[in-house]
Amino acid sequence: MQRSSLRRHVAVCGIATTVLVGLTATGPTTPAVAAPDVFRPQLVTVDTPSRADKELLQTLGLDLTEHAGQDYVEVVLHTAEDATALLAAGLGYDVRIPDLLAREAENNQVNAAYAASTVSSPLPSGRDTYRTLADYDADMAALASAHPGLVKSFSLPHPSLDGRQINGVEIGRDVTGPERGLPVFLMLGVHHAREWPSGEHAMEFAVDLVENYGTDPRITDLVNRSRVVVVPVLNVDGFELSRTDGGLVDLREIDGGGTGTILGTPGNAYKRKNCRLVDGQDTPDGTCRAGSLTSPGGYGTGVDLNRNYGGYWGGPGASDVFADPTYRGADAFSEPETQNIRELISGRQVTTLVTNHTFSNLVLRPNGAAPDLVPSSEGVPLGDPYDEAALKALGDSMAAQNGYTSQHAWELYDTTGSVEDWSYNATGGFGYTFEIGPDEFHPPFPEVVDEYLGAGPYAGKGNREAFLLALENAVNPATHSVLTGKAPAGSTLRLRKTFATPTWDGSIQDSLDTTMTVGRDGRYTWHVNPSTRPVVKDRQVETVSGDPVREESWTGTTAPLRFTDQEFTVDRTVDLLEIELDWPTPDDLDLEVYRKNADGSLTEAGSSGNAVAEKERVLLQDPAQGTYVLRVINFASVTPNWTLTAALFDAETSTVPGLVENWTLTCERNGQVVQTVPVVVDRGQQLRVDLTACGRR
Ligand code: 0X9
Ligand code: ZN
Repeated sequence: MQRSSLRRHVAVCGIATTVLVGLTATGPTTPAVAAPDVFRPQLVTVDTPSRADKELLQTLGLDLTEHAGQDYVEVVLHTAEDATALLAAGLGYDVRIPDLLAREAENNQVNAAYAASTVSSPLPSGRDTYRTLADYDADMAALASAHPGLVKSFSLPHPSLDGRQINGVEIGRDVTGPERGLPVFLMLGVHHAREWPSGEHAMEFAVDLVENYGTDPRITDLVNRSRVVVVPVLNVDGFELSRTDGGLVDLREIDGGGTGTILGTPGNAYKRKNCRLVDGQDTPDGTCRAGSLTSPGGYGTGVDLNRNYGGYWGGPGASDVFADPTYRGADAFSEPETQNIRELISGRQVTTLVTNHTFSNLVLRPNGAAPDLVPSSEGVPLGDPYDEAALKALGDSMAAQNGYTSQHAWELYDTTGSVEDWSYNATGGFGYTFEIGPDEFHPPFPEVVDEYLGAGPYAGKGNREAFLLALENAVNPATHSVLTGKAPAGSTLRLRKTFATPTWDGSIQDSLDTTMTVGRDGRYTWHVNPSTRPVVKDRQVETVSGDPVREESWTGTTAPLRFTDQEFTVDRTVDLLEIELDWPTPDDLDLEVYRKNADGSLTEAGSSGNAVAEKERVLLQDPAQGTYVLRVINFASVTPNWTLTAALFDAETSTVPGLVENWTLTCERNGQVVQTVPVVVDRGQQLRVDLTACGRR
């Protein structure tokens, strides 16, 4: 991974939040292995007081959740080896759920009791248990047949690896009629197999819109002004295994009572990835269950679908190791599931999308990777997205409905290849990840009800209201672009664009191709995404150029398992303090930086604990004036000579100039292109393009 080198350019925006406190290497507070013979999957809280710890944790190939804070990340341990890997890395942890299967069994009992005592839940569908994959398909088919003209069901073009159809519904007035240029709102669920509430939320929102259409004026208006596309379960194969196995876990078996029907192994209840069983190879249909038994919980096999999209594919926060939980796939869009979503988004004008996950009560917006990272395909830091202010405003207002935290997706750890990073970069449509629920992948079902409808201070709001705000954004012309004009009645209008989307190291070819049909009045209004992609717009990067304002260097030696402190004073207002530690031999030195308080005590301000032989660097944005203690720690068995440098810099904001791109608008009659016009249109702009030549013979 390349970060921007300070002396050339550093995107400073957001760095303050990535410089976290502390680096500790403590042992576990609970024994790593709970059961004497079978290791049951556990949920543990790993201590990661610094970003360096998080980066170290990300190298271990463990199953990280998005449930993380300044000083911890929750991780699923699937095997005793997973626990050993944490210990070997010197990362301490607490066990939060010591036996996820026992928890699963408890949840199943709660769910059974809830269903038994409930005739109809307050959810739009009235459901009181988690759907199975068959339930989703049946519910979507029933919704469409009960509401012809308002709902249509569809199957995406590529079946899953195990041979299943991936289904969705589209909702809109006269939905079976021709497309009339309305903006599309897309909602996705279950990229990750075990995240069952993510599908429930998507499906309930679809039912909600349909059931309230014609009676609730706000919903009626929103549905009239949009097309809503819902794909509640994308990872159909993984979900089928997780839902089936999870639903089977029974306390009697966990307790050793046994009923003969119940799981003998942990099963796939906590599977994350898809059903790719052998890297880069196709799987005979129907073999996923058998194939997944080669790893605990089907865990080692598969591609992480939310690392397989093209946007900065292959970059940080995604693994190139097949067995890893965040395996990115053999190539960008190598998986049929992600190809489906790519084609869906490329063929429609999706102005806003929400992709649901569990858990952590978060509303995340692009980018997935930190702004100071430099994709080698671009050579400049990522910076913040061009539309950061608008993305943040909507994220914040949605989070105000459900009490979640609204933040950049990268703030807890980097990811590349996620769906909204690709779609935002390629189309400009806004995209958000919802991490639903406080603390479990598939909690007791009543929690799904509360998260959807809102509870406590959020009663009557919840994700339902947040989703409605997202849909309002999708139809709001101020946040996308609108083309209007005259064109022959019945003609087909087409907008096309072909371009290279940057991956981390190179690029992929993307083609957007969307159509609408002009109505009988010979006029059209087409809600579209801006013609220029955000990823090629002007990019603001804060750069540090030239020499430091002040610099100080020290050399020294430190005995094994000892540390040496140096003091450095920040005596003026500056933009950056950079501390670098270098040494000639391939040994392991770490660097910690502390603020010295008035009473002489130390508060950690940053740390760097790279792998053996990598040099250390700590960067503090807008450092407060005062004394800093720079601590060189020797973890190695020899006594290397080191050089420590502290330097103060002033930064300048500079702009990487952007490009202007156009859509190619064509007007077609009887399958013949009659008129072609390049169209440049910005976000928030309405542009009139009369296609009168298209009417001439
Ligand atoms: O890692 C993920 O794919 C998501 N978290 S989860 O625990 N549900 O697996 C978070 C993705 C958010 N990041 C980006 N969208 N970049
Ligand atoms: Zn997820």
